[in-house]
Amino acid sequence: MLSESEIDAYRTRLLELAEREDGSARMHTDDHGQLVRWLVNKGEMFERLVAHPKMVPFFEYLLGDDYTLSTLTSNIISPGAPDGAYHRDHAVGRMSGVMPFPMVANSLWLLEDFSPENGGTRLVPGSHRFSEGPQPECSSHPDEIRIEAPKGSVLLFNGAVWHSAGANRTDRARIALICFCCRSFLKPEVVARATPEMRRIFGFDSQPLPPDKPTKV
Ligand SMILES: O=C(O)CCC(=O)C(=O)O
Repeated sequence: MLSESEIDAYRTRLLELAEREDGSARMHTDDHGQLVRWLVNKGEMFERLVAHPKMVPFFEYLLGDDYTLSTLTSNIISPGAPDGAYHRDHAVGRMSGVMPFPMVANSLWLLEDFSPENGGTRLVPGSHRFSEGPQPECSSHPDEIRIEAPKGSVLLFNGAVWHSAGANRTDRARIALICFCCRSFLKPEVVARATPEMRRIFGFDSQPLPPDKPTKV
């Protein structure tokens, strides 16, 4: 999906954005993982991914043709990272029962060759049909697979599948762009009669907070 020059450009820009000398980086996985977020606000190169003509039909197939973007972010898995904790994505992760259709779908755009050694994503095939999500600290499963795929590929999956980044036992950071989308729940007639205030509340006008500022509680 991505050419060598696009991969280099994304990788360089993401590593620049990841620099946070003021300590405000969003770290995870024992401080060896870093999310770089709000990427649609960080250059047209990122905007281009959101409606990539080769990806849109797959998202439409999984989520319906009125699906919406949730986040465009990036996950950097540094050397020394352990296996991450298994999870399902967002709201789906906190629901029990088997969803009758995908509610959310995730796409990882590989900016490195993914391998079992460098933090390639792990998945438990068929786990979108499990009645429960993983326990919070669960980081292994007997049926797990570790993704092996060349850089430039896109890994697309139902967000209810148990997944997590793998351990990085190499000396180079493993980087992926993550375009995460959801099913829309608003009926067209509800959108059509919404007042400006309701449209704002529904999120049509929503603007993310500036980068890496704590969310107001
Ligand atoms: O970076 C990865 O390999 C996994 C990302 C992930 O777990 C997620 O986006 O929910």
